[in-house]
Amino acid sequence: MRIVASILAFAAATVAFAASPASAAEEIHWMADVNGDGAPEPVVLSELPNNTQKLTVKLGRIAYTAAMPYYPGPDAGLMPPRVVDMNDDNRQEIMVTEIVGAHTDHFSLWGFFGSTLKQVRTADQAPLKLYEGGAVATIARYGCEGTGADRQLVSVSAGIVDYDNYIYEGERVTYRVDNSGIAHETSRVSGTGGSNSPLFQADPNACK
Ligand SMILES: [Ca+2]
Ligand SMILES: [Ca+2]
Repeated sequence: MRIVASILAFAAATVAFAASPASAAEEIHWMADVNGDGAPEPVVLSELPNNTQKLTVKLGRIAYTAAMPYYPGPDAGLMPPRVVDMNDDNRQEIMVTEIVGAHTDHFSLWGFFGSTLKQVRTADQAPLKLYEGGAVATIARYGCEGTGADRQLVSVSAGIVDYDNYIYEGERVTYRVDNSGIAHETSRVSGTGGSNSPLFQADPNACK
């Protein structure tokens, strides 16, 4: 009886899967040249249970994987990765969305450093987090400036301090990402200004 029950359960599961393939765990397939040889490698983001997702990068015959949190928005599945080059060495990094917030999305940054897939961390070994979004009350931006060895990763965060005049107070931090995956802080400037103040600007398109 037990065997029959198992077979029936298996058959039911198979039918359910065939009838609704959309209910299978979501995957997003992408490409990024993680080793800088000019040819892109396959990149896959897979949904896992319990607010987790998995990043897989296939380099040659080896699949490198890393798991990270994922908290989607109310109607969002996985978010496509963003392919960037934060240190402009032609080895592309992968930005993964970890939180889709009401106003601000949170990202972690991954790449091939020392021949393996690693998360970019700050000098104190904390995972580097990047933010994008904001609303009337906040500004959250990331971007890049400079090229080659001068490439800097920029992170801007600010909060409103004057609702009558839309004046924000915050800071602009720049980092240089080295070839071991450490983001070294190179400047930190605080100040106040409007949302279009130069202090609060960062260009994500310059990270390519
Ligand atoms: Ca490649
Ligand atoms: Ca790079």
